[in-house]
Amino acid sequence: MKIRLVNGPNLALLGKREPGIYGSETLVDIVAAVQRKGEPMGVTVEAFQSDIEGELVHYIGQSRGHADGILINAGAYTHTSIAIRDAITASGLPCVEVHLSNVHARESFRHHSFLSSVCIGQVLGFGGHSYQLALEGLVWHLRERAKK
Ligand code: CA2
Repeated sequence: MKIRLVNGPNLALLGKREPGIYGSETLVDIVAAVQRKGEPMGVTVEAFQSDIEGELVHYIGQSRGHADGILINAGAYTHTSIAIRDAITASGLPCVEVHLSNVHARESFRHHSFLSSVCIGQVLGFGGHSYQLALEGLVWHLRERAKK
């Protein structure tokens, strides 16, 4: 099973700034932990990060045939990007939305996600561990779907 892990703008700064909100783990640490979790489950995790909306759209849009599912933390584009939403739909792949922070306990402009209604689920508020929980959920979904 192959999963694509997509991270959006500023997430490469994790662990380097604002540890009070986002924790001290770096994105490299988080990706490595997700890859380690995937190994015994027979899951390969390919990671991609970009600050550029069009690059994220392109990567997601050409995921069909290259992956079975997508994990995405689109960062601030979560709250603004119809283009990323459309790319998820176009991929035809099950997608889980991930956030480090509980966006609903933050500013009201973070409460709306353009992505959530085209995702199979959301995991948020558990710091870097959100990604591990999201991987579990996505793999569970793919295995259940394969039984049908
Ligand atoms: O909680 C999350 O995972 C977010 O997707 C993080 C985004 C934010 O805009 C979303 O509302 C919620 C911000 C990512 C920026 O990460 C930084 C890391 C270190 C220093 C500054 C920003």
